[in-house]
Amino acid sequence: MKPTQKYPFDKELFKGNVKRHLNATYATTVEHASTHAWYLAMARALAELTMLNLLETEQDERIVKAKSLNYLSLEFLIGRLTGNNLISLGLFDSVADAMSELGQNVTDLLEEERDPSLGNGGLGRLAACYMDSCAALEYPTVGYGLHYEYGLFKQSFDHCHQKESPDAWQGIEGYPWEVPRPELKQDIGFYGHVEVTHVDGKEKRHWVPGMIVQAMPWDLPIVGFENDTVYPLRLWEARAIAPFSLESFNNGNYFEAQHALIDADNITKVLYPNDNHEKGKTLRLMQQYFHSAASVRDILRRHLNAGFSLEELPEHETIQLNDTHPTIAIPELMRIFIDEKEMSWEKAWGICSKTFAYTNHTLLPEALETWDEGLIQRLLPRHMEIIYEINRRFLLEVSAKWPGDVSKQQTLSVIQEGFHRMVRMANLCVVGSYAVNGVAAMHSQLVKQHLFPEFNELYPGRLQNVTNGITPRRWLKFCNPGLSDLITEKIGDKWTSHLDQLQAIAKYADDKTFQQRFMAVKKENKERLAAWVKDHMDIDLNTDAIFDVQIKRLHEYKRQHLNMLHILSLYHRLTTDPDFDMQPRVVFFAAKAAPGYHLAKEIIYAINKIAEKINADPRVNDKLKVVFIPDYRVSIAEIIIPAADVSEQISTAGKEASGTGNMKLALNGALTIGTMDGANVEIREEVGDDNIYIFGLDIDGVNELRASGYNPYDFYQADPLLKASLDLLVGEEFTPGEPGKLRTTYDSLLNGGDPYLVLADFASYVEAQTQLDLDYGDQSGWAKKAILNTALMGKFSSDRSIQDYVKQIWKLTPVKR
Ligand code: 26W
Repeated sequence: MKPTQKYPFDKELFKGNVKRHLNATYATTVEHASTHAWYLAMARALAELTMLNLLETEQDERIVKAKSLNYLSLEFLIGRLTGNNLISLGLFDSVADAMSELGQNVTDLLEEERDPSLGNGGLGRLAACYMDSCAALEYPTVGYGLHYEYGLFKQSFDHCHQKESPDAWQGIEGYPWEVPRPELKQDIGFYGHVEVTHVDGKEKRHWVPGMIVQAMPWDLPIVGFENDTVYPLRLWEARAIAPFSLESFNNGNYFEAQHALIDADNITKVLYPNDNHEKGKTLRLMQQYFHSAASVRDILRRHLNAGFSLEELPEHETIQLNDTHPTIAIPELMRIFIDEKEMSWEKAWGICSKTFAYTNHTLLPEALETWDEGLIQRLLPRHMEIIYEINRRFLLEVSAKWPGDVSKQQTLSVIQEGFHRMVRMANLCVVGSYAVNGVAAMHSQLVKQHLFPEFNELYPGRLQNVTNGITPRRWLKFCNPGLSDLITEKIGDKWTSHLDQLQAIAKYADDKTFQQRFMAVKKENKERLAAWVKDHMDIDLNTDAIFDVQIKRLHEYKRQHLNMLHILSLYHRLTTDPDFDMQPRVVFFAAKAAPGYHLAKEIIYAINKIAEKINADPRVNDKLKVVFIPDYRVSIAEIIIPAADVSEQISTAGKEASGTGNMKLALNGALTIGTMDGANVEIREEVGDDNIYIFGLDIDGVNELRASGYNPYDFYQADPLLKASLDLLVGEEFTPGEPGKLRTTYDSLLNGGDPYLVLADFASYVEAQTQLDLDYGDQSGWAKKAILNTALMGKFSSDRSIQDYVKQIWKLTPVKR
């Protein structure tokens, strides 16, 4: 590994720094320090090293002058930083050595770090992988997010029910990897009114906010892999401004009635735990504006400080909107240009619409954000005026393209008419962006054909595809050292930055010795996971069993309940059919349900109850176990993924935009059982039909079944195995003495119309599982498939995704340091 050149590692100096932090920062001594204090002191000492690089990068004249990416996201699910940064810095072994001289084991210390839980799932984790790749490839980047006090809730199980508790991720001592940047703070307004004045016969409009909140940035270092580049992830924290300064700042307006109940520092108190479901809460809109306004101002500050003019903004800055959550940045930039910089509308729009690009991550109608016009009007009165004007001008374009076509105007309008008029954030994004992308080939196709077909006609070329990716540093090199070392031994270590090179291990797929070594690594990883499960859940597992894994948010469209029905079918057959045999199998789940999503929580309850019974049932015990790992998070994913044999990617076709867990699991040698959905389609293209288990209706099949009138009872009545499996839910098999306690899921499938076609895909799913079970019996054949999965995942490196964004959309040039 190449040591960092700018700051060569000096072991004695480092040890001194650790001890200094132990004393001065954490008020303890070498003699008395806890493992946790040692971890904090080590992380602080490392953070210090990277901060110097961060400042140097920030001040590097070539970077100041270069075009940079500004990645705006309400979520960054970064995972623990210490271990990953040690690898990027090339310091893992040196620091392990230094710490061992201090009597500390670095692996134990790394376990002390909490997960910064600043995201819900896919979208937030993608943002983190993209930051990693931008730093690795040295495309100048700033990530802008929010510094939530409480991240995603912690999940525990109370009598099998999900229980949520707050996650104060920073701990009482504070998170060692962040530094405040008070010199970069901003004041952000809310509420108030618009003042109209006339200067030289021209009308001027000006927003007078009724409430001011301070945005304080915290920087986290994103360390480039084996280079000297460190980019900031800048997270804004809301703080109330001291009353005296506010009074002088904004005399008289503070006590306007609308915001009497909102405390400024509540704005970044907590991450909203909804995934793919929007609720329209005022505080959420405040978060969005707070984030957008602080970030846009910081971008303009950097741009102007570099000596550039506002007209040059699109040549020097591009702003990527991670879903519609930061959309309000578009009218905010317009407001600054027009009201504060006194630009004409045409000129302002010309700059603005060349600066923003938007990524769509979901087609689910309930996830597409719309905001009540009245709410925006009250909270951001000037922005609402600007949105109207954007829309008025846009509708002129629409009627020029389709003269007299009112229905086109209605579908495309940024404002949705109705009893409550709503602002459609996705439409505003498409109108205000120079590029819009979906996140996998199939998803982008659906965006063009179903979500925005008219936009695609109106703005040819604007709608694009960039298939998601994952960082191979965290998701192979760091989390799976056994497999990494084996690969490196065979093909060298360049694959960590050029994942395509993994295909060079394909030639060993038939090599019996390599197969055995590959499977030995898998076995070690399974033992590590089994030990974790024994430790934390007191369940004994057979590591020769198939480790079958479904890890993702709990959602009906992801169909954890289809997996559950398969388990019920195995249980039914094992207990009723003496001729039935199967490979031993452990089915793992890990998933959080949004606290307000009742059915999702009932599915968790049902799986937990089923697990409880099955795991204690001597009739099936050698064959089947079910483990629902609580509190799914990045650090537990790092243990589960390397241990998986089977990856469950079983969403209803057309519903999963991409998926990224599918990529992580396949990269670590798990075989996918999945539908033709999201990036599964592209994974299949890469690995070939022999190395993946595709089942179920494809999107055409889904559409045809729906068009012909889907009735789940038809499937229930026609398939005895399905009927037997489902019927297990209505008795007291899993809830002795309390029959019917698992009815909710049963009812949603049979009487609720089965909106995600679980019953329609059941037979095909069971068939694919049966084939998979047979194939696992041939260990050499299985090893070959697993090796080929690892070998053929090169496409799914987030480095490739970032290169695609750079070429198609951002047009950046790397600045090597
Ligand atoms: C406003 C409520 C809300 C919150 C989060 C709506 C939508 C979201 C996210 C966009 C949901 C999400 O994380 N989508 C996932 O994004 C991943 C990264 O692109 C994809 O791989 C997943 O398929 C997609 O579900």
